[in-house]
Amino acid sequence: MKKTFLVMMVVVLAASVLAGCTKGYESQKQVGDVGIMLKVDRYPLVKGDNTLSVQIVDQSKKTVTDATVDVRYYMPPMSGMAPMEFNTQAALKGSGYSFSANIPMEGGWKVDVTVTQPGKTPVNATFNVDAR
Ligand SMILES: [Cu+2]
Repeated sequence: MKKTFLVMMVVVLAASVLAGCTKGYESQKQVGDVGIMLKVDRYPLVKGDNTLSVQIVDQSKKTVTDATVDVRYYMPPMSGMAPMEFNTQAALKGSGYSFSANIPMEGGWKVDVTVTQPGKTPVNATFNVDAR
């Protein structure tokens, strides 16, 4: 009885360690003076709701929190599939901008992030993500 419990504990521990090691998604793109990072804790994305965040830094690596962050996520055209494209705005949450993406189909998606800072020309970066 005690041995069974121990074995179970080891299995549970190993499973949680493995789950904890599952690396999220993190990708940074430099667009002129602006660094745009897309982060997802739970990756690959799932069919359904996903929470993603965008972190922005200026040329001196200082976090930017006064920007408007528009997001367009879409699946590139596929045969036999109606175009899928969604627009949302990421909301400032702490030092980053967070948004939720409801993904209706598994496969490769593109996340297009447009950052507009007051008095500056908008900058844009596209990230490739997977949904499973
Ligand atoms: Cu598709």
